[in-house]
Amino acid sequence: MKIGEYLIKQLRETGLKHVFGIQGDYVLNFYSQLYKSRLKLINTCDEQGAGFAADAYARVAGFGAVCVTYGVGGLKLANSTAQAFAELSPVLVISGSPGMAEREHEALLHHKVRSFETQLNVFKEMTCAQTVLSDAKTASFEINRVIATIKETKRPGYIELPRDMVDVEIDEPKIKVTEKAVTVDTAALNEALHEVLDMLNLAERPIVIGGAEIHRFNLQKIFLKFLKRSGLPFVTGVLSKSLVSENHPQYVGVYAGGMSPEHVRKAVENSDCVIALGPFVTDLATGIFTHHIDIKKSIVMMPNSILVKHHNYPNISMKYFLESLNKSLKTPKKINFKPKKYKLAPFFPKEGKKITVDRLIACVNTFLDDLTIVIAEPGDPLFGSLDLQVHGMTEFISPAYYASTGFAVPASIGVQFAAPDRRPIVLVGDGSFQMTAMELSVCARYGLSPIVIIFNNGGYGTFRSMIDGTFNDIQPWRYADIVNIIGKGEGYTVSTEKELSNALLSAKKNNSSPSIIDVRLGKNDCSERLRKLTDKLKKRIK
Ligand SMILES: Cc1ncc(C[n+]2csc(CCOP(=O)(O)OP(=O)(O)O)c2C)c(N)n1
Ligand SMILES: [Mg+2]
Repeated sequence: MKIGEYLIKQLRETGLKHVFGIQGDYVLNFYSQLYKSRLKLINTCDEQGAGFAADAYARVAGFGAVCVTYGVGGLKLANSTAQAFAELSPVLVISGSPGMAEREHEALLHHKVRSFETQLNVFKEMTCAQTVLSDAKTASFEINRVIATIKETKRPGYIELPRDMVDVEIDEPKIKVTEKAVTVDTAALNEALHEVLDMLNLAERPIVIGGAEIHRFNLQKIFLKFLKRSGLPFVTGVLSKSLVSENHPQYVGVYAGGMSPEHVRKAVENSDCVIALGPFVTDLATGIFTHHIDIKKSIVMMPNSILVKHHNYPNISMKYFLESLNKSLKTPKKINFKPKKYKLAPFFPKEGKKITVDRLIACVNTFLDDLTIVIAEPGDPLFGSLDLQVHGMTEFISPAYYASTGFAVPASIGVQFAAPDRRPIVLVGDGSFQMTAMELSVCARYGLSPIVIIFNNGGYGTFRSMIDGTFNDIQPWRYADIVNIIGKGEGYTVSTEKELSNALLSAKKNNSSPSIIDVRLGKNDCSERLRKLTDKLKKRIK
């Protein structure tokens, strides 16, 4: 088997069906192998778009891959790969590169930067494992090592394939990459379990925070069992919204520190036992660290350790601990503490009434169903929409920590390929949209049907209340006309509640091409939550 073919075989073993990217002469030969394989190649307009698509694909399907040419292509993936690293998204970056035989005397080959290792060195900073397949004897082992490390850590990995190695024949690896055996310190586990159960028994207002690591490490089923066994109310966080269905009877809302709805905030902060499972305690997710959780009243489970009050139990996996806890919890705890679920007010569009951010979110809420997946760009599309009630698991995706704008439109490509029966609802600011809008052309080409709702406030509204200037303005595009340029799709421009509601109804019927809804908002309109966040951020700037 050839090295390229072996790589494809191992990619298929992960369950992968699609690879995103743009070719170049350093990767063309491997592209022709990919083309002949059962993996489907999806060409995007720009490499960063392919990277974001692969990231979103991985968040839905569990593994993603992007394949590009050397330097000019690979380095454009730095931002999307950095995001995948920061937010635990298992994406494999495959880059073609100059052949080993061409590298003599540091030849000045096109796309080279400082040395042939420059790109590899860049990716060392943002991947969990890297390899250059320069040796036929180790190539198969190396491929397996990188893929296994991605699966274990849920961070991106990097494989560079020199173009003269693609067709080199190799054997299956003699040494298999073995999964790390789970060793459990039973005494420590039992001690931790006792401490947690004692705390739970004494608690009168216990609450669970379901964090993003539950999703990233595929623990949603175990988490659901824990909810059933314990009977405890739970919240999610900005990074873990839609961890499980928000129709779950024990669900309370999204906790985001000082940005939370008041009763959600009180449910968490007045609790006498907060059980936080895999939380990402980031600045944006906590309204700039405005969360108030007393460590003496908390249990924090990380992927590989448990913290009970001030006691740290290292080397106990969250999975193993939750499973053990589920076994110990025989009957749900009887508690009088039942915080109400936070619900958005119903939306009845008013004829002629100018649309606002809050009403836009309320309107979108009524359009969500079991088939929609919301992709929210950082800014009001994310913070304003935390109270949307999504129906199922993993139906709300956002780069809420690394917060790269330009993610949402290309992410919709990855989402719809990962889940072809689903409908991406893209919530995106006008400034962010302009960064990667051309990827809508990919949706048109492959018959994808995202509904793209543009929060058009005439520029970078997030910054206007911090420091304003013409640098926050952008060129006003006729967004609805983009469908004429890309050759497919439906475009709408709306200013009132009724127009928005009608546009959404109509867009929902179009399931073969993208729909763009340009929502004309006031220049300074924003949600209360974003206002609270920017007020806090402002203090850090000046
Ligand atoms: C790739 C990238 N560049 C720059 C930023 C900084 N940034 C954060 S919000 C923002 C403006 C986004 O504008 P828009 O999408 O219109 O949202 P609005 O602020 O108007 O709600 C920018 C440029 C970023 N987060 N990511
Ligand atoms: Mg804007």
